[in-house]
Amino acid sequence: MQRIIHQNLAKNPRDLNGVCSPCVLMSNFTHNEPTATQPPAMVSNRDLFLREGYLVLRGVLDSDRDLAPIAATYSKLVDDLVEYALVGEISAAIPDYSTLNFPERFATLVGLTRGSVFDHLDPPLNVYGKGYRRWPNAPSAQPAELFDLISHPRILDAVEQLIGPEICVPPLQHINIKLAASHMQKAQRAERLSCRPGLLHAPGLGPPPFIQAFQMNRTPWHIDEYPGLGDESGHHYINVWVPMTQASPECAPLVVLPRSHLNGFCDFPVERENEAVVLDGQPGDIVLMAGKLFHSSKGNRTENSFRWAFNMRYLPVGYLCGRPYLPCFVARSRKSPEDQLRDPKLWSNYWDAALDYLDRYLYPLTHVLE
Ligand SMILES: O=C(O)CCC(=O)C(=O)O
Ligand SMILES: [Fe+2]
Repeated sequence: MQRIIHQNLAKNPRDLNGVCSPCVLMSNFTHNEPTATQPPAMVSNRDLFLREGYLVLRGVLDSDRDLAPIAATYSKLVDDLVEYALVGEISAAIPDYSTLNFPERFATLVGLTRGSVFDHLDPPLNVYGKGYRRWPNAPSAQPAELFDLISHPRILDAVEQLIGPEICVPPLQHINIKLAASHMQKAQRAERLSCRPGLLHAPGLGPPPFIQAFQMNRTPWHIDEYPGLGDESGHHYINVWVPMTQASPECAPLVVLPRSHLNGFCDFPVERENEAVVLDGQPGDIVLMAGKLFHSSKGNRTENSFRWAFNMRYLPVGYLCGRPYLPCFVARSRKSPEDQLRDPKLWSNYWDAALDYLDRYLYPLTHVLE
């Protein structure tokens, strides 16, 4: 039986030593007795979510089993993209490359490509930018492991508690890697290299994508239910934020404004900023947010730690997401299980085909944002 421990709903959510409210310790969805001294509250996850606009679930995923494969895939992807960008051997251009750790290699990739690697890594966001360019034939940034994370049964269980068992995944997954100043030095070094004639194939070089700071630095207040074509049914978006590394108060924590989802589309209520709640996050935890919840993230103030998170969106099946030109799929359906997409390779191929098509023909909504 599922056991859920509700942390005290403290008057001041920050009373809880950095553990926010509403915070649900869900060390396992299917087992584990409550370990906290507080009695389980009588309010359901769904009620809590509807009221506050967010929910923190602890220990939903297993770092080794669920997160390590995707971390390994992205580590290789970064190397492959550096290789893709460079005309010659990596070691000739960047002799110490093999000694760099993941955030330094990632910073090198960002610097070499002057940020435009985000066009490739995160097309759902950057496809809107004026400077967006498709990276032709580059190693896929929609790998099978990302599909596995998006359709992870435990994440879907959590989403199901909120929107029911007919769940579709709109094409809105994002990657955010928040680097420390020391990593950015590697990015600057690589950016200087990128000016050397003949060093790069320059697959996507151009002005940095408009959203680069959003993905690498502090993220300003925003909501995720951003309109697409305007045909969305809306109002039921769930964003699931998945930290791959620790997000501590110093290391780019997510910050939410509780209950701000209740106000519909509106400007950020500056006068309520002091009610913001800083969320810590460990690998394995997930944070669910309502589409209209205002959230942001603080910058990375550490010496050399980095914070990496994915976030993805979920909608009840049948709701429009305003982005018919990118692949949407049914992740869970109790009514029609045969509709579920189960093949990660097919998902990757859908993305390749959609992005190639857009590149060749049109960008229905792009080039509208600076
Ligand atoms: O990971 C973060 O800092 C937040 C990112 C975010 O809010 C988004 O991608 O919509
Ligand atoms: Fe967001």
